[in-house]
Amino acid sequence: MPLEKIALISDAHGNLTALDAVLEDIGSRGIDRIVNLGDLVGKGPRGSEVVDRCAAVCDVNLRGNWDEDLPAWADESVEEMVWWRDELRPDQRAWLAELPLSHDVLVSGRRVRLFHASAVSPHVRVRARHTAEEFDGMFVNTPMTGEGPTPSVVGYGDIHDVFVKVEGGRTLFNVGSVGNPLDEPVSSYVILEGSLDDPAPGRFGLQVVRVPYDVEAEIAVAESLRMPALVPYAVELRTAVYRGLQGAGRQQV
Ligand SMILES: [Mn+2]
Repeated sequence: MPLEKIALISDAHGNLTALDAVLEDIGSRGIDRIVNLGDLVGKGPRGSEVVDRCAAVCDVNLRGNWDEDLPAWADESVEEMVWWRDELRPDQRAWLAELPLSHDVLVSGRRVRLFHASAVSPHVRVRARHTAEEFDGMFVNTPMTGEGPTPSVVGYGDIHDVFVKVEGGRTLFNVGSVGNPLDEPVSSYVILEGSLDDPAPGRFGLQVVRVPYDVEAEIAVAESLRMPALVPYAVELRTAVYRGLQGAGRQQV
């Protein structure tokens, strides 16, 4: 019997060109269950369209740090934040602010927990090079995750870097970023394979997928819409070098 599949995407960041390429790839594999780990908006020019697309196609959308910060942004002096905020409709800002923070799914008997950045908050970052304490902290219950059985597999986004680490019977992985990858300039997402919603132990798969998309077309859209912070965006998309390392950036991932 073929195993069932679930696609995990994250950090689309207003890059509709990349999101559509990834969704096409997911669809071509016959996968219709998608969980989005957050950061739909900010950095890229089409947050509003990305929100509508994700609301339509994803079974679950989780809240990232940008989804929390942007709808509530109040400092009118930061031109690009105001631009990204105002590009969203009021109903979209309200929708983003109310997204859940954590989601569990059973795959072949493994409890898989998904959130944006950490079990503490979408604002607390755990990097690919992390401490043993940070690793342990990803698997515990917190006020954000709620009570119940703890997971043996945890997947997250936020850092825009793909990795998979298995240690002491626990698996921690990062799905990377659809719209703003910072490990290589190619979109990434993860496919989990197994028997979905099944408490019985069984075969389990975790696959990292990379999907090229038309980077120059995306930059052209940002330019045509006169998006602020175009240069650091273009450099990130072309080179995967974070804007804070390009010389003059100030925005968070
Ligand atoms: Mn992000």
